[in-house]
Amino acid sequence: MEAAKTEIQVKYIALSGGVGGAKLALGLEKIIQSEDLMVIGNVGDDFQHFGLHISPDLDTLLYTLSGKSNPEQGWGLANETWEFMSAMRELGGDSWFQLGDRDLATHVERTRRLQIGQSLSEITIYFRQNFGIGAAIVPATDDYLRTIVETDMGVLSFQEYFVRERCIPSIQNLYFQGSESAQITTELTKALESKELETIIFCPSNPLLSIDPILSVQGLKKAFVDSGAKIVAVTPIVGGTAIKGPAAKNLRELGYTVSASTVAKHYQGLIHGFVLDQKDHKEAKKIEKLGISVLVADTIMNDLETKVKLAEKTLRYANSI
Ligand code: FO1
Repeated sequence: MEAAKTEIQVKYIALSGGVGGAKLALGLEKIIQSEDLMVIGNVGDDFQHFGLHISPDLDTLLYTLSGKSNPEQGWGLANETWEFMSAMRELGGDSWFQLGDRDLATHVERTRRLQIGQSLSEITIYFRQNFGIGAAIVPATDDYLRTIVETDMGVLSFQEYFVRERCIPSIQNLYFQGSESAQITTELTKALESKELETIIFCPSNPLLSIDPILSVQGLKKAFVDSGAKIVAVTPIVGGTAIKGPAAKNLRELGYTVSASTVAKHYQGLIHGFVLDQKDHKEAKKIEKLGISVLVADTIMNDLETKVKLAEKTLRYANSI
């Protein structure tokens, strides 16, 4: 609705999955003027549960950027109560996916709005305004797109793999159901056409499970290249292991070497620059040989100060390439 009325003139687009990526998105949000930043959320993790449409990565971004998120978990809301889950357990219902009482309101309201014909983008724009977030948060697509994981325990939807099975099954193959017809959201298309657009940042999210589903949207990679923006990825792998989540395990199972340079190679042809952690400085030459420029920095974000610092360094670096 907002996008249809106004021109979008963002300078920076950030791609993010859930908890890990949202840390850098928060750092960026602190230093970039609201109207200049658009954060694109992964919807491959979305699913239907108890008849509700759950968008975990969009919600992690909404809660993180509004300062409402649970600081220990990274997902869900702070000061949450769990009466709904406890009643569900007593009823013998499904209890593997934790929905807090206040978080539940987000899913009920999103589902109601979808049912009266609003798009996921429109709903996300409404939520972020309601939560007092200045920057735009936009799903990569409004169309059906789901990450499907083929494992040694059978074919699983993303949340079955990630939460119910705690990432234990070994991944044999991954695909993004619906990607062959999923279209880029209007807001993102307009942002990519913006004359102001300078930089696209891939946050340190899982390349296979969080960034790839975004990139699988029809025409998105080409639109990124055509935009003429500088594209920079921040490593999610430090010292041969994932900063957060199962990225290292996923890479290994799918036959990749677990290293920052593997991630850089994965994005080869798309990114101009790569932010490598100082622990992995020896990999810089290998990445540069791929035709990708490298910034060596401290990429670990433990608090707001380190999130802001990494955001500043990343933007300054992208500007210098
Ligand atoms: N992650 C978990 O590990 N366990 C949960 O029970 C869980 C519930 C949940 C509810 C709402 C929400 O927005 C996120 C939730 N997450 C949970 C996080 C989520 O499954 C993952 O972090 C992402 O999908 C991966 O980015």
